[in-house]
Amino acid sequence: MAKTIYVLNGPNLNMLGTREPDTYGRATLADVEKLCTETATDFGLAADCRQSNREGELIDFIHEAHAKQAAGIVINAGGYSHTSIALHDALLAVKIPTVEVHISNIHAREDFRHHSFTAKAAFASLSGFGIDGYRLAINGLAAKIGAVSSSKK
Ligand code: CA2
Repeated sequence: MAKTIYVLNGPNLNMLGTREPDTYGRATLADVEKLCTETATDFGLAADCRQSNREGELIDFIHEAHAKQAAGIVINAGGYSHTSIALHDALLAVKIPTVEVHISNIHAREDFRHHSFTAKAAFASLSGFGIDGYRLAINGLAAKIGAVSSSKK
């Protein structure tokens, strides 16, 4: 059976494509999840995509990823990236290879966005590539866990 990666999106990312197109583009969360599923499939992986506006539910998803022996996590924790020690602790506890994604370049924005707790628990962090960051994150995660693209087989 295909290994599974969890793609976790945090608060307000369900609003993608509806507001602030200059910052976040015009793609919707459904577009992001389709991109992730297609990219994962190319590497022989399954993508389990979840979104929540609640910190505790995101932590439950991370615990679930551990229980289901997920091969990796891609996470955009939204605003919780900058505040949540609890999400940081959950990611460290499960020891699943994790890549953090931000659609916008958080370092070119307000100071309060420059620090990320989730980045500290991830082996890599991508910021500013728009939704293509999710595709790049899955590519990097695949390389980390030894999954090979069908185009290279
Ligand atoms: O750039 C990113 O991906 C962020 O994680 C997005 C978060 C923000 O708090 C982080 O600093 C950077 C906010 C997500 C809000 O998404 C919206 C999308 C469209 C309309 C309104 C909100």
